[in-house]
Amino acid sequence: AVEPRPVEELPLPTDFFWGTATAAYQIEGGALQDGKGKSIWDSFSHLQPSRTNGENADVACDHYNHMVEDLDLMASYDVDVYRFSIAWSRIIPLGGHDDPINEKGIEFYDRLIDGLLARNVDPIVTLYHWDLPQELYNRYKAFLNTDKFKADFLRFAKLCFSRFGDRVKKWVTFNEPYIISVFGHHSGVLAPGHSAATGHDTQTEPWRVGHTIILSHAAVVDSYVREFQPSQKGVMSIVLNGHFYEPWDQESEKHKDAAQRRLEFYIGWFGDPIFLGQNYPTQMRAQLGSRLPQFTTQEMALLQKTASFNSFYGMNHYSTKFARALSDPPAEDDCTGNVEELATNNEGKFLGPVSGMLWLRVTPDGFRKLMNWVWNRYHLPIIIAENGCPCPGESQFTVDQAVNDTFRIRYFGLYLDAISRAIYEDGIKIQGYCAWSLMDNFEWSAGYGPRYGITHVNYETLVRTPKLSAFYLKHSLKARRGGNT
Ligand code: GBH
Repeated sequence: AVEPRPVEELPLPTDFFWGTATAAYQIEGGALQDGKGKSIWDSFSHLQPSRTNGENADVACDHYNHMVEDLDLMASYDVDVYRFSIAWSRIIPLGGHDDPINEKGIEFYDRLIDGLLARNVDPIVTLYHWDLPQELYNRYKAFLNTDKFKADFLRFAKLCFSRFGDRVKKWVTFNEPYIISVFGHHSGVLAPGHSAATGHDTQTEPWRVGHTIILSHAAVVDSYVREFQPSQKGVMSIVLNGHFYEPWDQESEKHKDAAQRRLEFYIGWFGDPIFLGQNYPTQMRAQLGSRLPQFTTQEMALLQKTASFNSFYGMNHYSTKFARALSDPPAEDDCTGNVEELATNNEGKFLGPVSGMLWLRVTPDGFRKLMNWVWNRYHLPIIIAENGCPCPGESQFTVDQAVNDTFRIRYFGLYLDAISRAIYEDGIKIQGYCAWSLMDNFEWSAGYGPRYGITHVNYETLVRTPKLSAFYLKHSLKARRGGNT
């Protein structure tokens, strides 16, 4: 039975675009097929499988060998865009600026892009969604060597522009720099798995990694604008994630400040240098002192120059949390702004119903507030580059149960309503929306447990089955934009 539409189904502009998002390592498989080099995720999942729920993405959804089927699936959902990432080590197996190119890898993305365009779907391409070539880590610890990383990333980016830029008009440099910095080089739950327990310097590494990402982004934007944009006419930006934070106690200045500070440590860290051409937020500099790298005069000039070339704000967003100010002085390796993140406030109240992930609650009001926060700070049109959730209990569902995903439909409905209100009531420019994800896939450290797809994937048979939410999005987007369904 089809779930009735949520009562509130608010309109969206006719030129609003929608689609789905994925990332190479999470869906492609073909880990060593056709000359692909290893990435840090191949190593991370194989060397110590307990870090990825005992699983790896050697095969994943085998999208590498099911690409045409997946293109047809997307076409059947009537998507306008498809956001995917390029596996760096598939097209430059060793990754470095002097290393050989793998034409077979390039051909795969050529076929993907051509297949999208043939179906009237516009590609949004992310250059870096976490699958760093292993060799660059071996050579110089990747992000921890700013100059070497920047040179190698720039060459990879230019290769993508020169080979794909005739057809790709929306580019994203990095997906979620906060996660790369903090989850990769502080808690160590994501590759390359640096943490205090593995003997790494968590007091400085996240900030050095973030610095490298910001400067590499600016270098790539500068190159694109000078060398490619005049003929290719595309746009470019970065995708930042972040929860919204509500104060743990609404009445208290201390906790209101904590919520604001948490947003600055999460989003302002990258947003202020990249979109405003400014130094790191004041509160970050105050807390971190010399642990936070400094921009040279030249680097600052480049950031100021490239800031306005970011043509949109790429937002990955899932949920809201409460922020409580800590009373002790910040720990030397604190990355939060000395804030505790909680699911309940001072009255024991939850923000919204829990999804299939404990950290992910249905909190559309926070989403709307975050869009306002970002708009007021950066004044850029927003593209929602990821949004979605697993249903409660979904990891245990049979396919018949999984396709009946009314919880996800409700989530999407409320989040699309929040976008509508942000556009029409708050005056914010929001250009489009990518649902995470096209299909169930490898959820990093959680392996194949959590299922975020609007398409069910049977990992044994690799059979894809659309969930009801796929048809909900198809019809709801048509209706919201003024069409019949
Ligand atoms: C995105 O990451 C990724 O871009 C995508 O690849 C991934 O599959 C998708 O979201 C779904 O997770 O902050 O302590 O509450 C989001 C990374 C994962 C970071 C969950 C924050 C919550 C732990 N986020 N994590 S916490």
